[in-house]
Amino acid sequence: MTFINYAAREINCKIVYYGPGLCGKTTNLQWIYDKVNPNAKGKLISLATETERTLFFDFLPLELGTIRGFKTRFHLYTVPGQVFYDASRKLILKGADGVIFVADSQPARMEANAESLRNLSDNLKFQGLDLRTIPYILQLNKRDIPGAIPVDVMLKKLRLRNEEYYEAVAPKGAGVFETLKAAARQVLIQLKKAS
Ligand SMILES: Nc1nc2c(ncn2[C@@H]2O[C@H](COP(=O)(O)OP(=O)(O)OP(=O)(O)O)[C@@H](O)[C@H]2O)c(=O)[nH]1
Ligand SMILES: [Mg+2]
Repeated sequence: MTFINYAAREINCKIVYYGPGLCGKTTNLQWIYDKVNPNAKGKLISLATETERTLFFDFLPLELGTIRGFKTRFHLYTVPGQVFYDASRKLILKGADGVIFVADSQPARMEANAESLRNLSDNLKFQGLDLRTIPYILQLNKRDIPGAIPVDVMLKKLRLRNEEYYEAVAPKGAGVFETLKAAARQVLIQLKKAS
């Protein structure tokens, strides 16, 4: 839920990166963290296992300018993609204003993408949110992988509501800011509607 602090003139929004294990959620956040002006960002907090799999979440607060005198701050989270961390995923979705689904373009991960999308829908419901209406962007990541699934095939399987989608190669930054900006734009449109 968007948190508006009138005294401090701040708007706080939460965007969650969701998707199957190793699809590149943390890599998106790392790229953003590395490229953003130091004044505009807080610390990137990552709770990871020894093998760099996300254990609980990654978190990055980001300032994206001012709207009508209000500082807008986006709090970016990733969930742990590994199937057995479902309780954490549920918790991290609480109060989400927008979701970015990061899909893995490797053929062997197509079933994991579909499963993660079902899991997202269920876990949003658990938090009283709805995948059909929440601000939502699809990112097709790992487009550099040889034999990547064709975009139209991925869209047919994963695109739910004619949402905007972006192709990405997260370690090189391709598509990373495009995806984030689209999500932020949608969250702000939603906020305008609600106010
Ligand atoms: N070739 C290629 N590798 C990628 C891409 N994006 C991420 N990777 C690699 O995939 C691996 C997993 O990336 P992470 O960002 O840790 O994946 P994650 O989604 O956070 O995984 P969990 O935390 O386990 O859910 C890393 O070795 C990344 O460098 C991409 O677009 N192309
Ligand atoms: Mg991760």
